[in-house]
Amino acid sequence: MSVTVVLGAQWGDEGKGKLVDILAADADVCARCAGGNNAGHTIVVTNSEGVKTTYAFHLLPSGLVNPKCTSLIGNGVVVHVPSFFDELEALEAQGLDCTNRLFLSDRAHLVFDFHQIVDGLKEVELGGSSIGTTKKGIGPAYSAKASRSGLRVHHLFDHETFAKKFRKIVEGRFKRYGHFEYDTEAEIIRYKALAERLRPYVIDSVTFIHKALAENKKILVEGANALMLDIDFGTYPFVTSSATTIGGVCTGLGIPPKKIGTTIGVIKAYTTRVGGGPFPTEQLNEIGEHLQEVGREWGVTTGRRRRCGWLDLVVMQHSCRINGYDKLNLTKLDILDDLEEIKVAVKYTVDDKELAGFPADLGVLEKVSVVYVTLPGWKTPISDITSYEELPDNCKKYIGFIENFLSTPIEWIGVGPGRESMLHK
Ligand code: 2SA
Ligand code: GDP
Ligand code: MG
Repeated sequence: MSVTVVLGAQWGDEGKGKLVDILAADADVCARCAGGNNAGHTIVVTNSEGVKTTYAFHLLPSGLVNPKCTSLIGNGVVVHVPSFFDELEALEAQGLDCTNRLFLSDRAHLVFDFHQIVDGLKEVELGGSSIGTTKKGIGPAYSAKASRSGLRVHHLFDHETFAKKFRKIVEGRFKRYGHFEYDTEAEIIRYKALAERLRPYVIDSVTFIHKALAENKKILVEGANALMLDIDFGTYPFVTSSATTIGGVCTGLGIPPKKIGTTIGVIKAYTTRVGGGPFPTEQLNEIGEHLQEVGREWGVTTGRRRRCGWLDLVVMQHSCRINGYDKLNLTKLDILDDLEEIKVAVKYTVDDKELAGFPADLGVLEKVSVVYVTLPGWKTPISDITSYEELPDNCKKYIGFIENFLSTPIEWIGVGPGRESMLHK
């Protein structure tokens, strides 16, 4: 089967970009199916002369680092066109030639600056219970899509109709949020020029994908955000506004489920979360600070500090149930090198009764007691290790514990940020 899917298994920033970059070496197409430029995927490449380059992807697929891979932004993605060009220019300035190998679905919805303004205003309205969004306009753009008032990429090419609809939509936002500073007519003119710039990238992605499938091309799907940020299965309402799960691959690209061959979950050796919302294994203490500092845990898009805590296998069990991973990539194992003991959450209880699954109700989640298993640390630096066999025994025990608990094999183990720091088991 020619479709491989890489998905974030926790709250994001597990290191999906790095695995996608490695797998893209053997892929013909790399496609994004959900999210927008809220995502942040970091790829670190050291060339044969030892020069290190760090690429930060937000909206564009990470497969672009590989010159033989064609990239597609699918219909399920929401696209802020000025950011599309900013990111493309930044990558080209770093030496990536993206000519004729980056395409955008004509069905993808557009994110405008007014969506970003509204994103900020909605957060202010929520006050103390704000979501902690990236303020990239993701929620407002997906809301417009669901309420059938959104504008899609193809609308850009019928300027008169676009202008009419655009004015109406902005007027509606003014009615709802007050007359915020926004020059509607200047935006309409700006988008006329942007449409022409965008035209060469726009395709009918359904036809594109199905031609690739018919030709047995290898398609790699790059998930954005992660399972616990999914609009249905995450910690609602502290989630993003798209389907970040396996379902989003089908709806965000028009790929039939039976065409999906392998689904890979990317799981960080501990847990992080950016923004608000529940986080049962969060460590608001020196352990959390240690993970934050050693793991360099701050956002690629917003620079915000990521909250840190122990690995939560209750979250991971929920994640495995929904996405049905065939295999896992355990990342950032090196960040645990200095710890004497490592805790792993294995169940949630309320009034001493074990919960059967991850609760939907955040009120219940607030009441859970987390039951941990403590495993011994390895107290040895592992970043320079080049094969699984060389890992310290306690490190192998940690990996084995996770595999057994989740009944899912860990095939790759990340021991550093670079492409070369990935062990294959
Ligand atoms: P949004 O902007 O509406 O999607 O925010 C809703 C929630 O989703 C979270 N979210 C993320 N969590 C982790 N990483 C993300 N990408 C960036 C990164 C984040 C950054 O890779 O570092 O730079 O801050 C990401 N994008 C969205 C968000 O924190 C909200 O909880
Ligand atoms: P993504 O959103 O899942 O693609 O992950 P991000 O790029 O937002 O965050 C992961 C961070 O960890 C990046 O800075 C990566 O370079 C880095 N990283 C990925 N894998 C490893 C690993 O195994 N060890 C270490 N130390 N860093 C890693
Ligand atoms: Mg990220």
